[in-house]
Amino acid sequence: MESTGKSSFVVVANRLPVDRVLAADGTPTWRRSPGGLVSALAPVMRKYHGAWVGWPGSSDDAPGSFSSEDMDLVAVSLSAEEVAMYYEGFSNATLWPLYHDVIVAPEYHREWWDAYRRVNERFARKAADVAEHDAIVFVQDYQLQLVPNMLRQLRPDLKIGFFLHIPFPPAELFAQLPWRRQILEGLLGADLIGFQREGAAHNFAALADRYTEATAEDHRIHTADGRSVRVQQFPISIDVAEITDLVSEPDVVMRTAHIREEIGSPEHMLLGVDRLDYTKGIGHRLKAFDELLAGKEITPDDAVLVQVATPSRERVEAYQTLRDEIELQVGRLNGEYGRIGQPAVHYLHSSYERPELVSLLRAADVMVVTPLRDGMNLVAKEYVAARTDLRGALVLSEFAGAADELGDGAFLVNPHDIDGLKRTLLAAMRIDDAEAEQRMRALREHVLHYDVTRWAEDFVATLRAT
Ligand code: GDG
Repeated sequence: MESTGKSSFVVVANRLPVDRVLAADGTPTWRRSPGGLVSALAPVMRKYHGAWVGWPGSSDDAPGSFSSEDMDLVAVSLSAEEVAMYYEGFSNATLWPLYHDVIVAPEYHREWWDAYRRVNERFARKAADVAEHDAIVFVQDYQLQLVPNMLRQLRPDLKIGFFLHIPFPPAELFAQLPWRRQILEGLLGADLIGFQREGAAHNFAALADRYTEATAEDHRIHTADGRSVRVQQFPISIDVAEITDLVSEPDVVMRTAHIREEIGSPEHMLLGVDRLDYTKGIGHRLKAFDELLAGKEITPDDAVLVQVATPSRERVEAYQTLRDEIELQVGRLNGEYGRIGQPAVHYLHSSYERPELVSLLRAADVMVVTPLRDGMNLVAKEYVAARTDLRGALVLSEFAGAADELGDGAFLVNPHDIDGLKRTLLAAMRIDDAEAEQRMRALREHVLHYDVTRWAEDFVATLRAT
């Protein structure tokens, strides 16, 4: 259905919340993509008949504007060159590593920056076109940090919110960015800027105070043009109901039991689920597991590690190097400790449907979440939501945003400390049922109490009140 209307609530994100799929007869159609953000915003979108501005993810045959489940989808098209420079380049090879503690070195290229600015301008113009007078516009994430101010110049009547899903780095790192002032000013176009953690909000306020004309005072920033911008922590969460429903599906229950059998019914199943990204600490996890086997603290009968590594950003060089390193590590480990039909690590470089993923979460005794830096980490919260049986243990890096909320019940760990990680993995494997239950209750109290719908409501209500 074509749509030409304007909306009083507009989401602006790099991607549209739909995937291109082929129907049975081979014609391409669009299906809503799974994901917490889409579910979280769905009620607000329905209530206001919202619009979502984003890139369809492929350059071919995306309609300019179409309707899907109570929202208008407004496509921003990108050329192949723009995808390479704005998305793979500036977003994922400059900003992503810079904002994640420079785990790999960020690359600074002026032509990437030019593309980033140009594409942000295009997103801002589209949003300006579809927003009603006085509408609320909610801009998402690091790919679009210039949009708030560009939009404000075009449409001063709008209420603009921005949420950063990844960490915001401290001055020592952010100061490297040749375009640091422009990025800070871009964000300051918003009325409300949300971060995952308090530390990120603090980093941003200090940097805005230092490198722009604005002055920061606690959680408020006063801009040179006399506006007041609120900066605040809004820890994102998950769609708890989605997981709870899947957990009780008969297929999932059956699949959970089969998974244990298929991996040889070990005493302990350890599980990692991550995009194959250098921020996720997959190599550190493998090293600790390897040393535990080498030191005979565990045997391949005791413990099996299942590692789902979802393909990600495969055209970016650092991700190709990472894949080679991880696969070398896995190969060595299995060569050393595996037997016919019984690898020590089940390494799965593919993406799974949600029911299979939830079956894995239910099958695992120890969920291993060891990022070196992570804005939040939803997998940790999904594991907790899936454990309606109050079993299982969560090993969680203190460098994930989730550690702020889940510190009570999880086994917190510094993934750089390999001996500490080994000790923690052993402790999590050896936990007795009573302690596991007590910890899981504490974890579930947080996750069930604050799900992604509340996150979205909180953000939008705070934005309205600014
Ligand atoms: C960014 C920030 C922040 C994974 N494999 C499959 C699959 N997944 C799903 C997980 C989870 C999501 O993808 C990944 O979310 P994370 O939070 O773990 O990590 P990022 O992708 O890096 O997300 C992060 C997040 O934004 C939200 O603000 O928490 O810090 O980096 O939901 O379950 N889903 C399916 N198949 C898979 O194979 N269907």
